[in-house]
Amino acid sequence: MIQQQTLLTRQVVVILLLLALISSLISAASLANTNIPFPKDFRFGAATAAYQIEGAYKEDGRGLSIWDTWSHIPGKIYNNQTGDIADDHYHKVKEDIALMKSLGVKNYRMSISWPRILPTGLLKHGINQKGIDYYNMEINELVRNGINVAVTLYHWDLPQYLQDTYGGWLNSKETVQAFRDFSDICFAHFGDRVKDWITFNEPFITSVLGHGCNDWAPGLGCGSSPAGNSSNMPYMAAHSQLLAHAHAVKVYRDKYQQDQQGRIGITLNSNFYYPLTNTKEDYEACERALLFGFGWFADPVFFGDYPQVMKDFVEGNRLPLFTEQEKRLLKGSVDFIGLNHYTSNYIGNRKSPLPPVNQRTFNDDQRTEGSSYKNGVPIGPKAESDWLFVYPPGIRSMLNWIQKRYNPQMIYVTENGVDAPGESSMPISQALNDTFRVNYLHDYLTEVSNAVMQDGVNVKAYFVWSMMDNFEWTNGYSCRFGVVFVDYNSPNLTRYVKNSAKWYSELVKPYN
Ligand code: GBH
Repeated sequence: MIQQQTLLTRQVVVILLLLALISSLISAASLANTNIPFPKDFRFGAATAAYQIEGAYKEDGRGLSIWDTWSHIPGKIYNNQTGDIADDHYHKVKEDIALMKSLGVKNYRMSISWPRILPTGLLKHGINQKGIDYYNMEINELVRNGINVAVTLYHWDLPQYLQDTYGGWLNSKETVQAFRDFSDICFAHFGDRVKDWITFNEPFITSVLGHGCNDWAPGLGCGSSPAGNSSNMPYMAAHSQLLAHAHAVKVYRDKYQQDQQGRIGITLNSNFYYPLTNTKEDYEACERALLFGFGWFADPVFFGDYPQVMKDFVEGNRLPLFTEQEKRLLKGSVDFIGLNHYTSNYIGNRKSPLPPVNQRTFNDDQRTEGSSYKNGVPIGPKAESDWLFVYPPGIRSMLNWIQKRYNPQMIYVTENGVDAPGESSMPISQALNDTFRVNYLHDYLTEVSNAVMQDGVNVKAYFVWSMMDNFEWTNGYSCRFGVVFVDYNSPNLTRYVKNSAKWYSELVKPYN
């Protein structure tokens, strides 16, 4: 009797398990439809960055970067976490590519770690052959699996030596030259297989967070030094990155592009902004925020100089000037423009008085005040990250704004994605059921589709951020942006496919 009962219970359990399995299999497909219209040749992909996934930070001759240094300073990163191991992608690269292939990901945006190729950042100290070998192996593996490769040259991991010796991006001579050499090496070694090059990822973040006393590597701009403070440093860092971009593009165009037949561009981040109140001042403040953020870099690469509003508002000679030759070098220096977009917020005209010119920060200069809330109501549902609120129409407006101002031939959405609330604190099985992310991607992609199919915006590619959970900068591993889950508690960092990956895999099928 007892035995019969256990048998019966067992059968019930088996049936329940089977039901659970079936429902989890169909849930991915039934969550949100994948039938969003895009042109036949639209490219869908997934993105990552070297420091966030590779780990192996001291292996095979890799030099240190400013993020190694920064993450090792106690108190800078959530729970003092670092990218020392990260997703151990350096050792798991083949299995990660196999996973990508199994998901039908046909385009991959990765970044190359500068200090793996040049441990000090400088060509004169020698190329690290093991770094070249590693990326050759990775790129070959991608190509062999039918995956197109887009490479970011600078996703924030400046060789520490360049920071220590020259002041990094505060120096517009040696660091720019060093980046030009590094780019040249990458084009020469990998350019036969890499068809899309992104010089810089979000130079805005490097400039304003890294050099404006905002607790971001290299952590400059606090107090005063001979080089200055948060009042001039962000502008200097931006200026150097723009020049470095322009020189790298010139090298590519002069020496490689004709043979290699690839494209080169830059990736800029921007939220879209909505007025806090229905006044002319607040509408103008929104436009100003777009120009101070996106336009700061896009105007130079399309038009050859900073936006007029920045020249007017950044008083006291703190905005560096381009020479006529530099303007010519910058103007038209992109084949495509990359956009990283996650969220939108409200902006109003600044009401509080401005500090004296030499104490003004970037935010002061912009003369705006922003918030994710209006009358206490958030613009949309909050993600895990405090800065990320879901507002899908923002991406369509942002893309239209770019098309209208710059009329680019090609826009790539190089990053878009979300960290679902609570994913790090729930059981894995629950985290894999990431309806929040599926809905986010569905709704944002619907708006990208509207921009392309209805508004005629030249968006040619979309990369979801991110291929897998990773080191989320100052938030460490507490925020998960991946469509693939990485179990940081398991000794071999096991990967699990989230529902969003299955959903995305369905969506991209017709374009493969
Ligand atoms: C992207 O930046 C990055 O390119 C990518 O590496 C990153 O993983 C992804 O975002 C997700 O965060 O902590 O309050 O100072 C998007 C722009 C820049 C927005 C840093 C959040 C930090 C705000 N992000 N910023 S705060």
